[in-house]
Amino acid sequence: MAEFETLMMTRMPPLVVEGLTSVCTLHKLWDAADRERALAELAPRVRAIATAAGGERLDGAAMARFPNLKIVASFGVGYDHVDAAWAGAHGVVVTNTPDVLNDEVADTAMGLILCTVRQLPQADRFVRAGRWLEGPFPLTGSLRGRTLGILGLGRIGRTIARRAEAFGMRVVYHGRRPQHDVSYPYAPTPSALAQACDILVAITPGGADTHHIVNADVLEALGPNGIFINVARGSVCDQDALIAALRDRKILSAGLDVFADEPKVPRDLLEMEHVVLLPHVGSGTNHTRDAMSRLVVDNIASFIRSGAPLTPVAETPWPPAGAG
Ligand code: NAP
Ligand code: 8YV
Repeated sequence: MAEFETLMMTRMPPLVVEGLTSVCTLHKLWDAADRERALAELAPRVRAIATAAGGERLDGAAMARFPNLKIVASFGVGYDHVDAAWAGAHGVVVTNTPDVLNDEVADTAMGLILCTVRQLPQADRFVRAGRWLEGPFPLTGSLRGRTLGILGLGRIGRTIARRAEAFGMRVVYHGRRPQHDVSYPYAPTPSALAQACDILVAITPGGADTHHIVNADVLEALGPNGIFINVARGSVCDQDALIAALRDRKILSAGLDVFADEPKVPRDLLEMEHVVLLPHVGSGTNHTRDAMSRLVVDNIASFIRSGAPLTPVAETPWPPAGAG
């Protein structure tokens, strides 16, 4: 194999490091003593970049430093940290890790739904504080008769919908257009979706198109018995508006796996008893992270072998539009 050099931008799981080491020459930028010097020296030779959702942003200027760059393989299905449109326009294919995490993230969403509706973390804290000795835990809300609103009925959204149906919930959804192969009612706007449901789950991509699509108006429409769950990206929700809605009891509760400026979580949220907060663990199991790791490696390995990546993103289709 002619030498194929890959740059790993950020610390990635051992399975990715081992897998890439077996198929190409791997340079770990996060290990370099002098990052700028390493970048300057490696840039002309780098043909692949391995990176991760939540890692540093790879915009056009960052990718342009690598004149022979051919593929960016990202760990995670969300790729709002990569300017995929720029990559597509400059002959660079971008890959992500779709599907292998659908079940895990849907489980996390259901966990947040159960935790917020039934107040399970609060009940746990109640027992630990010895308060059960003083009397029973207050009765909570219930999933019975509830409607789940799914903002982003994609691969993960549909997986959440199937779980919600098994729990006996009704499902409604919003996306940019109605989907004709599902029987769930379509809501034409995020506000209409919020109005039509009791629990609103955001599971769209991040980025400019979805920036703050859950805003004060949407939360107002969700109403005082409504619950907001965010397993998408922090940027999808106006975090200040969410804090205000929770503080003023305009909504009942929120379950959040993602935040505007991770890993920073605003003190206002930390101090609220009626929210459930997770440290972006939607896909965070050994099983699923291993599957995601293998897909990062397999994308680069397949590209080296045959020139064809396995899971290119929509902006960089393979074969490229107009080719052969
Ligand atoms: P997907 O299959 O592409 O689904 C995304 C859905 O969002 C599509 O149904 C799309 O429907 C909808 N959508 C896109 N842009 C929209 C807009 N501007 N307004 C309303 N709806 C819009 O993606 P996926 O694999 O399900 O993943 C979804 C996202 O979940 C990822 O991009 C990532 O941000 C997040 N995620 C989070 C975690 C976590 O750990 N918390 C883990 C994995 C993924 P239309 O095309 O019909 O609009
Ligand atoms: C990632 C995620 O594991 O897939 C995504 O989009 O958000 C998570 O599954 C996390 O961002 C680490 O890269």
